[in-house]
Amino acid sequence: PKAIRLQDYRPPAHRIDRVDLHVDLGEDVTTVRAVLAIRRNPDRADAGTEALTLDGQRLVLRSVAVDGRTLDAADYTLTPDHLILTDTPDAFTLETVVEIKPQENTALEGLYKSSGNFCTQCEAEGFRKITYFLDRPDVMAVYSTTITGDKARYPVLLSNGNLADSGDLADGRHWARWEDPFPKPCYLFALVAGTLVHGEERFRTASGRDVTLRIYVEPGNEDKIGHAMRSLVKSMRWDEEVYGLEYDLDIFNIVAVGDFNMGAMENKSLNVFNTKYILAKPETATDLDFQNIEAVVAHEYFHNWTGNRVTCRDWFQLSLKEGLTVFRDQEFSADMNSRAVKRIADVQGLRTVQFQEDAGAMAHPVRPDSYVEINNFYTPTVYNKGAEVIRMIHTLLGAENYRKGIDLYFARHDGQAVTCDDFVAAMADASGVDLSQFQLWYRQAGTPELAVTGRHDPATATYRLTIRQTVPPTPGQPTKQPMHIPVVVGLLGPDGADLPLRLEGEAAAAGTSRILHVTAESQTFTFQDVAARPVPSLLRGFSAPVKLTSDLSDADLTFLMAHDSDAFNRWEAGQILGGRILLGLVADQQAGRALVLPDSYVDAVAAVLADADRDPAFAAQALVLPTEAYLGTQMAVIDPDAIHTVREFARKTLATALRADWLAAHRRNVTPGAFSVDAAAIGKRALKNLCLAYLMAAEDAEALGLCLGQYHGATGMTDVIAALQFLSNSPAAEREEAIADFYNRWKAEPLVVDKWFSVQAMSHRADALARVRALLDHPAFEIRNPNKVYALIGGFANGNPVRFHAAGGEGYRFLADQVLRLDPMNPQVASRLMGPFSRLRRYDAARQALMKAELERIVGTTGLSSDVYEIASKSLE
Ligand code: BAL
Ligand code: ZN
Repeated sequence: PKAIRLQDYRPPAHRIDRVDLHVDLGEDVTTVRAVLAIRRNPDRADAGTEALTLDGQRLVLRSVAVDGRTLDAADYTLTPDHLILTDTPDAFTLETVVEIKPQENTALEGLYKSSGNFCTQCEAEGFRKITYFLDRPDVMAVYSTTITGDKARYPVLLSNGNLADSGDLADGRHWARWEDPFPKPCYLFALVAGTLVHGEERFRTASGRDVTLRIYVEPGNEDKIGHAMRSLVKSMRWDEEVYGLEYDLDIFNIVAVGDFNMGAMENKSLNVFNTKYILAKPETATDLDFQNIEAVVAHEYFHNWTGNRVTCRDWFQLSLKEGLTVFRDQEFSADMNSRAVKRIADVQGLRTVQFQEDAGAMAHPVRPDSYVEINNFYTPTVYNKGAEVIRMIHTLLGAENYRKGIDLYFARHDGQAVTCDDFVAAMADASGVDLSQFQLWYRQAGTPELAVTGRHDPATATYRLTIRQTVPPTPGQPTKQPMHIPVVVGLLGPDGADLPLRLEGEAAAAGTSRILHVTAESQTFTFQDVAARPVPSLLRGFSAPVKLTSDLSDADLTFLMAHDSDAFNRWEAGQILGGRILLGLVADQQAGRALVLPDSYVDAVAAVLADADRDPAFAAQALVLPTEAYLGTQMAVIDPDAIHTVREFARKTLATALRADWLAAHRRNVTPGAFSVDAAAIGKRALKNLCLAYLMAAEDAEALGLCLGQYHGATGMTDVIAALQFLSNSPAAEREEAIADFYNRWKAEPLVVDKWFSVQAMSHRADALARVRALLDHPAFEIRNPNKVYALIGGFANGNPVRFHAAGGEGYRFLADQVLRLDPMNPQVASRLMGPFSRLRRYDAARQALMKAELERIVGTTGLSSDVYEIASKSLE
């Protein structure tokens, strides 16, 4: 497979202005007739008489006609990936007829079947599996789609835009024609046909347009739509209020399907979702599920402007829509729930997943320079680091100028396919802020590292912060330039209050939080009027996606935990302190020294716990020890065994030392009465379950009793699955009974069964891999269903570091076997499982050798997909 490079981008030689699709759905063969209005691209004067090269894969071509004249096979060239026409007029109508077999499409890209219903996934390059087309996002056309199908099997026929007409045919079939007036790239095309039921709402936009909102699900799931619908209404209102963006059609449809490679897809006015991000009721969905649904529904809805109305010129610009839309959904969720807790969760995700990617073989810039398979670049870097880049722009410009920039972006580019540079230019032009150095964030991969030292001088009442930045080398980028990094800081006085801040050269103090513009390799910032030594609060709100180290003492961190006015940094101080202590213990463990958790740390945890009821959701985050994955990112060579041993030791020590406090806090946060998923109830449940997790770490009979009581007595899935998870890690005999009971209770609910697979895959117990292997043969496991694969195989490979990285290499062998088994069926899912292999260089030589052997086995397999080949070969480089 060949790499595609950004520097080779050329505008298309042809444009397609209009698409009339006629899709005749059949049980054996589905026929697609496409009528395309094509013309030479006036912006490509150099194109001359360049041939029209249409993309098409796995299509059986039945006929081709130009301006009504059917062509002979000699008039065109057909390859496995293209249909090539030479000597076409400057403007003409092309009609092609192809046959496809959606029922055999296990890759779930293009048109396929899920539970007997037809649905599509065209991003990034699935449309070429439906019809011959210029399958690239800078070709934008107006579509009409006519669907014909058996009325009894497929009573619902949906596509993009508004329903223009429909009718019955004589033979038990019926048809519907949908028209979408907004020009769009083909990746936003969608079609759904099947037996579905729906819930409906009306929404009136700020300017008075009435919109019908529908969520379609398989029969039997009608009772799990409400939360998604409420989330949609909230998103629509929020986008009007915060971004001034209204919905633009009369209807907005969402369809939930059980077989879906990703989370959801923003097709114009016909979003298709993985059921995981729609279906919820308290009995079957956890609090996290409820929150994720709110976020993903919002994300896809927000794409209507950031992605659909203004789209990407090419796939290198993917973060143009994804980074921006993730930032928008994060801010929406922050407004709907606790801002601090949302930020903490997002940063935890970024640090554990994106930082790992940035330190591995697949490290790439937010705007990649090249790819072999674009499906491999729907990554945490493009999405989450991309969102951090937008967040930094927001920080640098301020809310008001940011909004002006957004308005200018839409004024300039509505209806266009543009680049990340176009976005940044609108932001810079609207605000007057110079973002030229900042643009390196789009071009340079790797997580910048900041080292901060502070020096107080009582004689001059000054406090000097010196910040040094380095950006580590990454594949293909051995040297880096210094970045423009906004570091938001505050200074705490001896009483814990924020000091007014006056920087050298300023006449008067301004504010208690300031942005320091770190732009050079080393810079010193001097604060005036600082009588006593302050404690600096650095990188408030995690103002930049960097790794920061400082010379703060343990006492300083404990002080920040208690006093920082920035809630994120109160949490962060605890994480830094916990990380420092645990990493020290990891060194002890590796050196064979006895493990001792310092009393001062136990006291610091006790203080947070004593104050927990003030903000249970925050406390639940602050009391979690740094994760095993995060601790790994802090080590030169990851030692999964030592990390696991030490973290379990610390959990057990805290459990025993503070047993009475965990018990009391647990009791206080049990919420009797009606179940609710409001933010307060969610926070209390999170804290209660955190307490129970600690109590279970002590492995005593009382804790086990509480856990079993919760497992059997809880009304909501959050509490039931938490209890099952603790039991699955416990040596108690009741464990197996609970695991069997859970399956029997929930076997009719596929999404709940996924949780059951995950819990077992992530159990720390020594038999985890054997159990995962056995579960592959469980009647509820389906290798063709991505959710099942992600739950069981992904849960083990990504969520169980200690067992996956077992020194004998059996975890690696297992993963490679599963990748090879999946690749012929569904390359996207297979390649998504490969993440752990791409980070092999972070481990010791023995583990590296074992992982390399598996990768070599994968690369040596004939017929490998480009998806898996790209990750495997880059991981071996
Ligand atoms: N565009 C793919 C799914 C999403 O990011 O919304
Ligand atoms: Zn998206």
